[in-house]
Amino acid sequence: MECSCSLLDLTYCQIQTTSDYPDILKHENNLVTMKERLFKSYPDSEISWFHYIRLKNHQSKVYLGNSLPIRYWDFVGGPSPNEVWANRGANGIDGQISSFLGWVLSSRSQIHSYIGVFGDLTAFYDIQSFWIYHQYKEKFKKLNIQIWIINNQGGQIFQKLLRDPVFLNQHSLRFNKISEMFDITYYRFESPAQCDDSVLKTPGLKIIEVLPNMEQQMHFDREWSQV
Ligand SMILES: Cc1ncc(C[n+]2csc(CCOP(=O)(O)OP(=O)(O)O)c2C)c(N)n1
Repeated sequence: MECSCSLLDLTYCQIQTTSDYPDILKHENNLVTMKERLFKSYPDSEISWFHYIRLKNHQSKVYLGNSLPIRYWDFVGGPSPNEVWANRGANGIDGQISSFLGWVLSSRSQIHSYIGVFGDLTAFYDIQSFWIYHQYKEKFKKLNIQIWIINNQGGQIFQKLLRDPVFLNQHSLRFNKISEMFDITYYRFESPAQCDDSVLKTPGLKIIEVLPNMEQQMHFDREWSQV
């Protein structure tokens, strides 16, 4: 059996004989146990936020913006939501919130809960997309729409891929004024423990800005890389 796994890759297993199955299952179980332990040890890390968001929203329709959100959503696993969408056409970080809001507005499904998860740079690229809220306020009010912005203060995918801070575009900006401008309900949390269930159940469009603990994320990554 050949098996490799890292934060950014899907687990890859090449099965040679059926006698490998018990080993593979044992290995997979160990990984799941390890992940659960790390979620508990580092509850405010970026990846633990995804664990939390995924657990809380298994009955929603989900849209994932670039770039770590797609990878982390995949990594954490857990109950499958009704549908997961993305707009990976040209792999751009532009137009992601527009795509999400357009998708919500055009949906004829019986499901009334939609979540979109975006990186901070991705969100900055598409700030003007919120103008549409005013055009369709009444429709948006009838739905439960959560726009999660994972503000890890830059394009952290490049920290993982290239390890050169120049690609990060690091910043210390926050999204509260944007919600003020567009008159959209806004929350900001530093830990899932601060996020009350009532926030997630409130109808209407909400921006939920998350400030993950990057030191915890570093510890999470370090321990996971030793598996
Ligand atoms: C229009 C466009 N410009 C630049 C890029 C290159 N790019 C890919 S990912 C990324 C950073 C994304 O940062 P963020 O949205 O904060 O997500 P994170 O990496 O932190 O998850 C950039 C600039 C792109 N894909 N599309």
